[in-house]
Order: sequence, then C-alpha cells, then structure tokens
Amino acid sequence: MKKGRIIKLIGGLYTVIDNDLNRYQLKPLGIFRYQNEKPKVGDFVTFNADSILEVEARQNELVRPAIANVDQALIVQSAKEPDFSFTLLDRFLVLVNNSGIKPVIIVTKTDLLTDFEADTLKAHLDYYKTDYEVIFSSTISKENLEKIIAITSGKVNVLAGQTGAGKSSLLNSMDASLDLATDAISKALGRGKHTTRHVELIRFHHGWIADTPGFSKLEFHDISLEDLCGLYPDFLRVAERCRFKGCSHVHEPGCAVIENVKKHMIPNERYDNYLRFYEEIKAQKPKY
Ligand SMILES: Nc1nc2c(ncn2[C@@H]2O[C@H](COP(=O)(O)OP(=O)(O)O)[C@@H](O)[C@H]2O)c(=O)[nH]1
Ligand SMILES: [Mg+2]
Ligand SMILES: [Zn+2]
Repeated sequence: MKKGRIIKLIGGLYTVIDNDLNRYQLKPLGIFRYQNEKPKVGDFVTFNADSILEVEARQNELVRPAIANVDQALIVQSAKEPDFSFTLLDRFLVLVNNSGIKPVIIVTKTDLLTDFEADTLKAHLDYYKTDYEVIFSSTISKENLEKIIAITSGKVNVLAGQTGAGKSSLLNSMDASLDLATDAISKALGRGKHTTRHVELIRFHHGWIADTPGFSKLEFHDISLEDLCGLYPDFLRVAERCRFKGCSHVHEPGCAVIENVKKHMIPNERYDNYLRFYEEIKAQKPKY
C-alpha cells in the first residue's frame, strides 16, 4: 500500500501521484460507488497496484468544480471583454468563502482599459482590499505576472471565473510550457468555447494549479439564509452593533449594516447583491 494524491480524473480513471512524483492510473475500489462521496481531485489517498483504497479527511472542498484540499482560489475576472461585474465577484466570493478556501481577486485584461477606466475600477475595488488581496494583471502589458507567480508558487491553487475571463491565457503567460488551449485557439479549432473539460491539477511553479472547466453552476444550494451574512467578513465586523442578535440585515430596525450602507461605508452595489442573493436563497426549495 502506498500514499499519494489524486491529480486528475477522466472517465472514472484517476491519476494519482506519489511523493516522488511517480504517476499511477487507478480506479476507485467498488466501495466508493455505494457512498455519496467519490474520491476527488486533490484528495490524499491510500492505494495499491490498481485501486484507490482509502480517502483521507478533507481540509476543504468545492462541489463544482469537484476538487479538495485547496490552498486558495484565484477569482479571475476581466476588466473588459467581458466587462467587470461586481455581482459576479460577490457571487464567487460567497461561494468560495462557503467552501472555506481563501479567495484572491485577480483582474485581467487591464490593457483594454483607458487610464480613467482603470482608475475608476481600482477605486471601486479598493473596498475589497480590507479582506482580500486584489491584483490587476494583463498578459499583454505583463502587469503583475511576477506577483501572481509569487503568491501561487508552492501552493495548490484553483482558478474560478467565467469563460473568457482570461484564466488559461494568464497561466500560459506565467508558464509557456503549459500550452493550455485559450479561447482564440479553441475557436480556430471549431471546438466551441469549453475547452477545459475535466478537473486536473497541473504542476505550476513548485505547486499545483487547476484550470477548471469553470464554476458552471453558480448557485447557492449549500448555503442557508442564516449562513449568508456569515460569508461577508465586512458585514460581520459591524453586525455586532445590530440591535437584534441574528439580524439578517435586510429589514430590521437598528441594523448596523444597513446604517453603514446609508453612510456609504459599505458600497451600495455590494449590499444590493447581498439582497439579491438573499432572495435567491429564499426562493430555493428547502433541502431535507
Ligand atoms: N487584451 C487582452 N486579452 C486577453 C488577456 N488575457 C486573455 N485575453 C483574451 O481573452 C480571451 C479569453 O481568454 P482565455 O484564456 O481563453 O479565457 P478562459 O476562458 O478564462 O480560460 C482570449 O481571446 C484571450 O486572447 C489580456 O490580458 N489582455
Ligand atoms: Mg480556459
Ligand atoms: Zn443587521
């Protein structure tokens, strides 16, 4: 019996790597078929010549993409093409925070902005710097590529962001040997847009990175109404001054969050997104 880590899953076949970076093609033992939890990419496992026998308890995990034991999630969003969306950013932050993984915000394609547009976007994102690292980057101007290498190296990183945000291009520009398919290439091949189909950890600057098929379902199925505000570190800091314990920050009198929104200490748009997500979760069918 050996110990290793799952780095790839395609068609029910797992690739496991041991401490010496030897690779093994394995199947999960039949037992996993009868459990809810199948082994995931990122799992630490015990295995023999042809099967995964045991999966170690996970530090954290994502459902879509299915990946476990991640050090940080890079939330990648383009400054333009497609336009930067604070709603999408807040949505990713809620989902990543709920998984217990540390988010890092990466804004790509800054070369497409005028100086004025760049200043405006940076000013709006300043608010997020209290809780998150925010990095502005471009594969054209090479802005901050070294910095992103520095913060990802030696770690297990997962990329989150919509198709076209520039995830694969960013990785290629930091390590040309990766040679990941980008939008331009996949269009030329006529393969449509979703070129990254499976979850895989690839070696990246002494660590690992997963260029995932994307968070295809950005829904809040695992999050309850009561949980939502706990996923906003900025709300939590002021919530202790709310008049009512367990305040939802939606309608209660004496709500410190609402007060801070009125005083422009919390951006209106971020609060509006909170209300939107709150309604979305409320409309979900209860899970039993
Ligand atoms: N101008 C500019 N275009 C970029 C940059 N990064 C990516 N792109 C383009 O954005 C498109 C989508 O990039 P891709 O890496 O495939 O995005 P992914 O779907 O998130 O992996 C491609 O046409 C890239 O050439 C950038 O920094 N600047
Ligand atoms: Mg891609
Ligand atoms: Zn409140």
